[in-house]
Amino acid sequence: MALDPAASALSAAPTVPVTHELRGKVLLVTIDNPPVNALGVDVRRGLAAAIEHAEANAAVQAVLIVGAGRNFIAGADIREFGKPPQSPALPDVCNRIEASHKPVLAAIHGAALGGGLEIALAAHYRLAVPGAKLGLPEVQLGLLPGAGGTQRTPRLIGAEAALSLMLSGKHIGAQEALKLGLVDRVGASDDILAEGLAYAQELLAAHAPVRRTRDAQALAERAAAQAAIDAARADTAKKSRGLFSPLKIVDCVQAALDQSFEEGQRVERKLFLECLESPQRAGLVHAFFAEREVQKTPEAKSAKPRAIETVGVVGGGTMGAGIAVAVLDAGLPVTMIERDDASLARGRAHVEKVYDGLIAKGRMKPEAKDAILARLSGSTSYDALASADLVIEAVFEEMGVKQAVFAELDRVCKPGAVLATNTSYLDIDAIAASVKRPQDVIGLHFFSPANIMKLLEVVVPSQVSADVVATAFELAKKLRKVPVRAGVCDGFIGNRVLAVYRTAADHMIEDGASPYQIDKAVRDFGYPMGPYQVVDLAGGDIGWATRKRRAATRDPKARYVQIADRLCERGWFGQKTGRGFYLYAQGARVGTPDPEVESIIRAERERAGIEPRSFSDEEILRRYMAAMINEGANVVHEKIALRPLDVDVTFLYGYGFPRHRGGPMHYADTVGLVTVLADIREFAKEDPLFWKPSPLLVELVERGANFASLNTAI
Ligand code: 3H9
Repeated sequence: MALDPAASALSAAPTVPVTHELRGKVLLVTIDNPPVNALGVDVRRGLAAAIEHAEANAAVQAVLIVGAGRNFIAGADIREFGKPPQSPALPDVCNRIEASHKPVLAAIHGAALGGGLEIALAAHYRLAVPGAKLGLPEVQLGLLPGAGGTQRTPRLIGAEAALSLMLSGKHIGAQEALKLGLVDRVGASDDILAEGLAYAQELLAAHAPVRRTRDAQALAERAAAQAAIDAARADTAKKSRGLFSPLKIVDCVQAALDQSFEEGQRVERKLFLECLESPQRAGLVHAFFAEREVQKTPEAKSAKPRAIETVGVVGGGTMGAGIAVAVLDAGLPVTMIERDDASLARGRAHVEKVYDGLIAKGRMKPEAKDAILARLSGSTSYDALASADLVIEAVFEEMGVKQAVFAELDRVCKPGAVLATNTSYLDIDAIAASVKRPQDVIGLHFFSPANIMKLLEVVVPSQVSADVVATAFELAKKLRKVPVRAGVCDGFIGNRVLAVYRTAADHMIEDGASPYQIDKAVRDFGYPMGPYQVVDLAGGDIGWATRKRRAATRDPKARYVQIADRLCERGWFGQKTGRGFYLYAQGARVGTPDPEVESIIRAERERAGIEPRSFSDEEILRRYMAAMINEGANVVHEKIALRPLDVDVTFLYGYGFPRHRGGPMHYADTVGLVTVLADIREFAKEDPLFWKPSPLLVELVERGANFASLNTAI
């Protein structure tokens, strides 16, 4: 039969993201814009048109807005930011909804976030079903609620609650939203259509009037509102550490208190556009997408993950116990293996300590701890791992020790079990080659404390099968970690790059900067801690052991700064020994500069024949970042990282890189690769061996391209 041309033309037509149909006297407006009903231009047009239709059609007596799929509306379409604006603008759409002469009801299921909640706030009545999540998370993207949210929310729920929502960006549930007055009703079931239509009928039956949020009176108690604003301003100034949008949010709420709705909206628009233009917004939006993009690997696309229902962890030290907690928290059973009963008891105690800490802080009930620990078993025999679907090894960082563990796993584990190593540096290809099933061996590099740190480097050795890689990504999802795919090399992505910028910092100390100045410059850039504070926290002995291991293979011509070794030789390993680069008074976690460390540094400069010079904070950062970016480029060039964004996510989630700067490679693009390369070439005049421009960086500069151009979909 010949194809009907009209039908084929229809099927080729783009889907309409907003539809409406009359249900009795209610115009049901459905937003269907997968994946999350973001408010792209077609949705905005569709919503405005639906309201016009309702106003013009006498048969319509009320409007019900719902979202199709899993969410109401996730917010403005973040992909439109930075592109030329297209009308209608979202604030105008919200105003149009609010101005409707017929009652508009928003029925919320799933996410009503950002602009999504602002649409609901512009409606006259709001219903949420029990699973709904409401919030104004714009601050996490460097923005403020820019579609009337800063004006309507405080008028509806008061300044204090509105500021708390907007400054934290947190999502709240339906019941909490009801308590705050953000919604009028919580439905009895999750059936959004039935609940929405029933409420709309009720409103009609009761002749419920149009009720505009702009006229709500929660700011009537002026003194209380002003006190809340003042408190939020003081707190934000203290905590927002250079972030741009939080104080602007406070300014908007002040405008809501002092000015008319229209004037307040003008203030909001102006400040929103300032935020939109800021590099912080670009950095935070980059981080948002990068975090989702890293999940998409060739293996995750091509292969189906293996089922993981039982997990073994070999080693009950700090790392092994942290991994066990992460797995237990994901609801899976864990079998821990240690060499003897005493070590096993210590491992179990490490695990218990984490939960006891939560109980002490009131964040867990003792019964919950008991229920979790019922899923933890232990053994001194590898045979207990016979039925495990996945085993993660976290024993001493030495090839011989690891290979002995893998020989045992090879002996006892069932066919198809995934055998993972948590090594931070060792050659996983060599570990895989030592067993009869290299296709099942993978690296799962957790960061300490493993139950808290979000990053999981999934290290992919050459012989591993694709479904094992896919399994690792699936596991990361269950553990609520952010996985980054890394190739095999010394240090993988993170520690390899870290070693280089730490070396650049060590060079600066020997040349005249102090570790305290470097730490401060790095903190001022936005890191929570400087590199020498991190050494003191992690324990100087760890890096010392690595340096000793590498000593034999180090290029004798490479500059080697011995200051850290001098500290370690004295047993100064940082916080745990009360002294490292800093001095720690009894039990203190914050150190103070140590004059003895400064004199050791002076002695080392003399020994090396170096005349110290001064460094500005700006030069410190230029060198620190250039070293990081250059090695990040090498890691991409050698295909250890799939794309620059994988390097960014590694540093955002594993090394405290300030999120609003987007990660080192995004930051490099904002500085300009020409500038970064010029810096490296300048520094290379003193030390050409250390400052070798990455071939990728050179190539990008020659082509006039940037790192972002390599962040293409996999
Ligand atoms: C705003 O509203 C400004 C206004 O105040 C003022 C304007 C004038 N846009 O996270 P998932 C994509 S600012 C475009 O994996 P989940 C996401 O990239 C906005 N795309 O799903 C992914 O794409 P892909 C304020 C978006 O179920 C896919 O959807 N709103 C948007 O784990 C699935 O996402 C927010 O900040 C968006 N707004 O979580 C909310 N949101 O498949 C941001 C998601 O190609 N979104 N995508 O990788 C979220 O928090 C979560 O996505 C959500 C779903 C909780 C909704």
